[in-house]
Amino acid sequence: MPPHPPSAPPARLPPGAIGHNRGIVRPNFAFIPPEGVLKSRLPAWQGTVARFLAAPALGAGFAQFMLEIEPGGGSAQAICVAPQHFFYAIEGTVEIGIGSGDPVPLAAGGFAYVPPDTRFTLRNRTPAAARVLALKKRYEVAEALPPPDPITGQHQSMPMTNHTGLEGRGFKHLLPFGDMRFDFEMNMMFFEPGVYFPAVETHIMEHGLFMLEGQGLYFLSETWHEIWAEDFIWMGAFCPQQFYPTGAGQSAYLLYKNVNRDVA
Ligand code: UGY
Ligand code: MN
Repeated sequence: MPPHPPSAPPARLPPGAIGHNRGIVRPNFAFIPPEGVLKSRLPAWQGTVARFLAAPALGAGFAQFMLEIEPGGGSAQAICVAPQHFFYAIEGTVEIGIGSGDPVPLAAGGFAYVPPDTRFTLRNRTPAAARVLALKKRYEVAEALPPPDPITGQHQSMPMTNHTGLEGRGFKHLLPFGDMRFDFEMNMMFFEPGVYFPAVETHIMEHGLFMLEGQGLYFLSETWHEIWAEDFIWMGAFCPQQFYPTGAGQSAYLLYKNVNRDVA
């Protein structure tokens, strides 16, 4: 007798085949666990793998991607493209040069804003691999305002704020909050276990969310999704959203949000 009747499933199933897939793509959101995001290699980058997490192909008004940079790798030469960029170092240390400025090291937690139409280099000059979360967005000009200047910083030296009055919430605005030259924010959000938003949010701004630490349940549109560190979420405009942190310790994520511009 054969080990399985012909109608039985094969002994080895691909991961996620029966109920274990967490990845989901909908018209107004996408939940993207890292294990299924395949490698891209790009002409402008050497010794570097890019893993795209969000892109216009998904419906997003921006692109977000993880750069995995080998020792000696990085931008093949100075990159100069129209979109503005934001970089956040997840692991290892890279060196960024923006415009005519001196190169600046970005260790884990370091970040950089590159204005539109500005040359930059990003290199890994260390013996260890580095990972950098990158964001690229076409700049929406604000009438009578010039584009912003370059910025570099470390999140560890940014102030923690909390405008909600809710104990257990924390915010770090990595870009100058309320500066109308910027058309997006990059915010770190910190949550103690069990501390959630006061309401389900439904707003015009889009989000790109990268989970830095901890775990929880994320409400998207009409369903809850278990989220862990390294997961990514794209939330389109008006996608209902809520976060309920479930871990024993702090949860934190880095959140892109388009702001400060009128609708067409
Ligand atoms: O600022 C925000 O829109 C934020 N509270 N949204 C979120 O974390 N999903
Ligand atoms: Mn929101």
